[in-house]
Amino acid sequence: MYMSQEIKKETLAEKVKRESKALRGTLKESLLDEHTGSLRANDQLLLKFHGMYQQDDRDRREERALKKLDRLHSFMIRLRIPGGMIGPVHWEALHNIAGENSTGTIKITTRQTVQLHGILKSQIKPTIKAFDQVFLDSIAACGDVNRNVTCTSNPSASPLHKEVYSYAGEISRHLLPKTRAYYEIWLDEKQLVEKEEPLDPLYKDVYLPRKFKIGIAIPPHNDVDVFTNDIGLIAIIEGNELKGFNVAIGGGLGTTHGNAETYPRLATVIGYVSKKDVLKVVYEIVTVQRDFGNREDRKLSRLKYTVDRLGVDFYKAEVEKRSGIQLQPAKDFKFNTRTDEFGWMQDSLGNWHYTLFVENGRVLDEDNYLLKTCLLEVSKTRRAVFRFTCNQNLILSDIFPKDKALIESILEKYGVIKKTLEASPIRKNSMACVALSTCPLALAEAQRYLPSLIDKIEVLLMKHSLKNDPITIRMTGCPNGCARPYISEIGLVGTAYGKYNLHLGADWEGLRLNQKYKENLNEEQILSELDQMFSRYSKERNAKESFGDYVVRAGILQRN
Ligand code: SRM
Ligand code: SF4
Repeated sequence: MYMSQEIKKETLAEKVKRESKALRGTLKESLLDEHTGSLRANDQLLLKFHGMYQQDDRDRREERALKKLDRLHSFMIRLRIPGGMIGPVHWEALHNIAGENSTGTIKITTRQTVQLHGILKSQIKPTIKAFDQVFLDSIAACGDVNRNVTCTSNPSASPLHKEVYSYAGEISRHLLPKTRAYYEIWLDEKQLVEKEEPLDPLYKDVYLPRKFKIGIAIPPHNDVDVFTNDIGLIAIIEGNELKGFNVAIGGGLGTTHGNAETYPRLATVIGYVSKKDVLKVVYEIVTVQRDFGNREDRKLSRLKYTVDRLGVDFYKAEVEKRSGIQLQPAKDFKFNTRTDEFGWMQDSLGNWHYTLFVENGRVLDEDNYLLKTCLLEVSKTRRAVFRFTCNQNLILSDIFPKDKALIESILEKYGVIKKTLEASPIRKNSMACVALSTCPLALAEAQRYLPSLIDKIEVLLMKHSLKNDPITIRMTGCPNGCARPYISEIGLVGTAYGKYNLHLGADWEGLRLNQKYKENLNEEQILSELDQMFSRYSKERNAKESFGDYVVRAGILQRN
């Protein structure tokens, strides 16, 4: 067994990883058991490393318990799409797989990929095989490994977007676990004899202490919320050439209500590295976390806690020692936006990109809005690629000038352009996590509730002549922070059914966390607080002052 530190008490998660035979466990056997729709407990933990979660329909728990029935188990799959781009063929396949094997809804996540929910145990293998047919996989989309690498999604952000974006794929591939387990279990590849498979050079047999996330931003766009990642890379472009990246470490947002040792943290910039050395440096940041991260308490095992425990200087020195690369002083950079630029944009090559608003990332057909059908039709033209944004929206991208009218006519036919144009700025700047009914950790609603709360907030904004203000609002069903509410001007964090903590005061660029303002508010209380706040903001703000900045300047947070 690989041992880099003394562990006094091994947690179940650590034991399962170590004994997993390179992430195989007894997943094959669990899958064959037809008596239950669930997997064996240990295999449920391993399943995450293969990009899936076992869940159950929480809306139906009570009814099934009354009938003495087991929970209604199903599975969520999350694809690994570094940089968030897929082709039209992939989208068509995704559409079909979603319809055949899951609830049908395609959920664009806050990390630029997609999830399908409600997949029955017997459908897992067919689902993965169908994705494999179009070269999509879910390897390491979850679990204690490096996950989907995000990158500024807007190709017109810079003429060098393509080059920067390629690093998302390269880093993702470089940090993939080397085991063939995924191919054997889900795709029926012939099983390797144990001794044929060498120990994973990066993950060994212990993997990482916890999940690990990397994001790449191209200034001035911080749509990826780069400082919320374990490693944030900020592209440095000089004289029309990508030179390298500023490196930031130790971002992360998850907290636990009532556990004062947990906290959200923005990553600290530790220096600059040239593009030829970036992979090496990233790799060693991961190995330091592998060797020094807390393996006894999963609540305190993210990189942010390792950085704070060891100190930034020690961490940096250890990375430099291991990589043999001296980080240079960080270069200047400036962010001025995190939001998506909706509508048509043209890039430096003359190609077109249309960013459409997808409320909370949910692509589905509803009574009078057939978004899913529309996107299928777009994919069938083969004239646009699909880029997911970290704000849960979608860019129909890389459209040649000659094809723009065709794509536009499809978007118009289904009312997508109207929907995008007419959504209010606050709605377009909103995000909500999945929460109920599938997330086992949800304490309150999020994506099913935020749209109706925004209806009411829009009335308040209208009342105070603020309806055109692009205030950011994000809601999560628990303190884990999946929609990054702690870096939003208004953050609502679920505490119990119908109750939320209200956080205020983050900035516009993603450089400042907000603070908890009031706890356990119900809808009436949230609206009353915002009503008072908007009233003051509209009267007292300075020119061009954002809501988050105003709240801080006015001293509203300190008084509570
Ligand atoms: Fe998350 C756990 C959904 C982005 C922090 N997250 C979960 C699980 C898997 C619940 C679970 O462990 O069983 C949720 C599945 C719900 C469902 O039914 O689908 C879940 N997280 C999501 C997604 C789908 C939210 C969304 O609506 O888009 C996002 C998927 C991203 C992806 O494609 O990989 C998602 N999660 C995030 C983010 C935002 C980000 O990374 O930019 C965060 C905060 C940043 C961070 O990691 O610190 C985040 N999720 C967590 C945590 C808290 C981790 C921590 O350090 O404490 C958990 C719970 C855990 O890991 O124990 C969690
Ligand atoms: Fe679930 Fe909480 Fe993440 Fe929302 S924030 S998806 S409720 S874990």
